[in-house]
This record gives sequence, structure tokens and C-alpha cells, in this order.
Amino acid sequence: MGVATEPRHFAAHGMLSPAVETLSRDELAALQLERLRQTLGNAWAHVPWQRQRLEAAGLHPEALQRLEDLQRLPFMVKGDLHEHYPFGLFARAPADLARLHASSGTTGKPTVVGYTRGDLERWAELMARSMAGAGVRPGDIVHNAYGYGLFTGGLGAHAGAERLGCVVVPVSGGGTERQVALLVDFGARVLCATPSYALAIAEVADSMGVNLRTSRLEVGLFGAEPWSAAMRQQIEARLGLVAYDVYGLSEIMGPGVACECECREGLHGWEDHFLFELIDPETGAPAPEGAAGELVITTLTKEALPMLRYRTRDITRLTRSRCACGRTHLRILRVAGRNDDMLIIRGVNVYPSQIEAVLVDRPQLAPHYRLVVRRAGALDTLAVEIEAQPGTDAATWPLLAREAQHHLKSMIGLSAEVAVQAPGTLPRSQGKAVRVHDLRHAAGDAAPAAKGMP
Ligand code: DLL
Repeated sequence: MGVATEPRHFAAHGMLSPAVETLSRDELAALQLERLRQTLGNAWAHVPWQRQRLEAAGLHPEALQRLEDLQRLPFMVKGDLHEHYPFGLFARAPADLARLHASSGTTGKPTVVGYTRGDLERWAELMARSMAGAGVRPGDIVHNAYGYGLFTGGLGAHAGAERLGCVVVPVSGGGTERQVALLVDFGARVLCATPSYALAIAEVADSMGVNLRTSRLEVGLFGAEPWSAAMRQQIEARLGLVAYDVYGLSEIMGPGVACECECREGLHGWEDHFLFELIDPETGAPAPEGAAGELVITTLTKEALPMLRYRTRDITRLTRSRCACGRTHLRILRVAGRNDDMLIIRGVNVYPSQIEAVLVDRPQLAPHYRLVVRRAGALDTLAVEIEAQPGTDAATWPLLAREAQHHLKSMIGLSAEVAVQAPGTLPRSQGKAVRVHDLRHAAGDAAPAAKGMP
């Protein structure tokens, strides 16, 4: 490829291997077919449960002719991992693993995932590729505020940054005042955190009288939870950086399954390592190109835990159209939310991030909010609690609330009761924010359904 046609990204940074990111669609499909055969072979040979399923679907690994043949195989769901807790779906003996991670779910047992040394290598590579696409460069100081531990965010971003040749500050989540001081003193160029924690850092910086907009921060890699475009603007304005969306899930790998490039028009899903499908969540049939649907992922290079047609529950859209950056890998559009997070309020289906997008756009309201769902007779009701921006006159809050209520109704047809409250009164997150407090099935004022604590 001549210099003139080289994608902007590679021309600018000249790093990693652009070849695999710019394979033609046909070359990618051929690579996927070869790796899918290997993955099915691995599952067939080492995971009795998978072998049974493959046999029942008439899918002999060596006989696989087309990628579409995989559609004969039933989906995998999170419950399959739980049923075989902890290691029943692993294709390697525990002694042959290099690491375990786990995420706590809404119910009962954690979801446990395992990696061989090779799996960890590939994960680091993909996270490094993701970071490079977002403009992270060797030598950058990367302040990594994703939680370290069983959550994949901390160690995943850490390994990717190291692989890229960055200087990692492994600060993890929490101790926010100290984080602000370290960000300034060490001069980090890159911040990795959940979007809600990035905002919490900005807020604490303000309260300390520290202006992070004039710090060395230039790039943010945010993910692990849904966030709206309005939230992105707030984060960028308050931290003085360009914010990129990074997606992933522990069942498939961790962060770095997909990431935005400098064009920020969707997240490139790394098709040399994953096969992406989009389905109608009701019927399981393939969703038409461009339509919203549930993301289903098959791993193509995972040794320890091959996942075949895993239903992520994440609702998004896919596009295979060419991106201006030159990468050919498909793009996942912003993940609006999880199927199981969708609220149905008086017949209106809505994701928390859609509500966020409407509210956070309003200048007098802060991006700190909580949604409380209750049942009144046969109807579900929604109460939105949101903070006013610091400095707004408390006398205006009732009017702001009425306006926001009207706005929700006119923009997304949602009837909700909105209460605007004083700045700093809602809890702040250090990892994934818990936005929805579902009191429908609770006895009295029971605890909220906390999701995937880092
Ligand atoms: O959250 C991995 C991760 C860490 C991704 C750091 C990005 C950055 P889990 O804890 O297993 O893994 O949760 C996975 O989080 O199925 C989505 O519902 C949600 N999620 C992850 N990234 C995004 C994103 C990590 N960029 C679940 N936008 C996924 C929206 C996201 N939702």
C-alpha cells in the first residue's frame, strides 16, 4: 500500500500492524472460516457439552464449509456458564490456565472466565490495537482507573497499554482526590475509566480547585457501561480530552473486543478474533443490516474458553461500510443498553442511556441521575432523580423538573416524574454506575439490583 492511500491513523502513528486491520472483506472472511474450524475443533475435542451441541447440529469442525453454517448451532447464554460453574465449559485443565477473571451478576454465582498464556497475549494485542486506534502512543503515560481485580477492566487496559509501550499508572478505582493529584503530577496523557467514574474525577478536581482542562490529558478510553453522546460532551468539556468508546465483556475476553478509531463513528469490532452476528432478540433470526438487534459473538482464537454464538444481551447496530480511517473491520454502533436493562414504562420501551441523552443535554442539569421504577397497581412508574448543575438557583429547580418531564414526554414519549435535587446528593460510582433502582419486586425499600461490580 502506497503512502498516499495509507489510512490516516497509520500515517499519523505508524505503529502496530496495519495489514490485519485493513484486510479485504473476503480475506477477513477466509481467515474467519479457518479460525472458526480451529475453534470448533478445540470445543469438540475438549468440551463435552459443546461437542454434544455440535453433533446435534451436524456441525463437524472439518466439514464446515461456510461461516453461515454456524447459524445451525443454538445460542449460548450466560446461564450456560453458570450451569457449568466454575470450569465446566473450559477447554483446558485448570493447571494449563494463566489467569481467571469473574464478574458478579445480578443473581447468585459469579461468571468465571479463564485464559491461557496465549489468550492473555492476544488480549493484550487487541487492547493495544484498540488504544492505538484511539490515538494512544508509545511513551504515553496512561492513568488506568479501571478497577483491578476480578473485573477485566483494570488488568485488560494495563496489559494493552504495556504492550503498546506506554507507561502505566495502575491506580485502579477509588481514592479520587489522590487520583486528581497523580493525574496532574505525573502528567498523564491518557485516562482509562468508566465514563461515570471519569465524571466523578472531574467533579472532585473542581472541588479541589484543580483545572484538569489545562492538564496534559488528551485521550480518554471509556467503557464498561452505556453512555450517551451528551455524556461524552460533558466529559470532554470537563476533562479537556477526546473521549473514545471501548467495548468488551468478560465472557468473550474483556475490554478491547471493539473500540472507536479517530473517526468515532462506531467501534471497530476485531473480526480476525471474533465473529459478530446481530439477531432479533425476540426470534433469534438475523437482524437486517443497519437494524438494531442483539449482538452475538463467537470467539475465533480463544483457547481456554471458546464461546460459540454467545448472546451478549447488548443492543446495538452493525455496519460493514468502509470507515474513513481505512480499517475494514465492521463497526458496532454505540451500545445503547442491555436487553435486560430495558424498562417498559406504560408501554414505552426505553433504555436508561436514552433517558440520559435527553436529560444531560440540558445545561442546568448535571449528569448525575438515578431512575427509580415502582409498581403502582398494574402499571410501572418511573421517577427520575437528577442533580442540578452547581450554581443553579434552587428556586428554579421545580421549573427545571417540569421542563425535563415535558422534554422526556415529547422526545421519547416517556411519562416520568422528575425531581431535580441539590448538587452532590446522589451517590457517585467508582466503577460501573448503578442507574436503575428497581423496586417493583422488592419488599419495602430493598437494595437496588447492582450489576457487574468491578
Ligand atoms: O465491562 C469489560 C470492559 C472493561 C469493557 C473496561 C470496556 C472497558 P463485563 O464486566 O463483563 O466486562 O461487562 C460487560 O458491560 O456486555 C455491556 O453490557 C457493558 N459494556 C461494556 N462496554 C460497554 C460500552 C466489561 N462501551 C458488559 N458501552 C457488556 C456500553 C458496555 N456498554
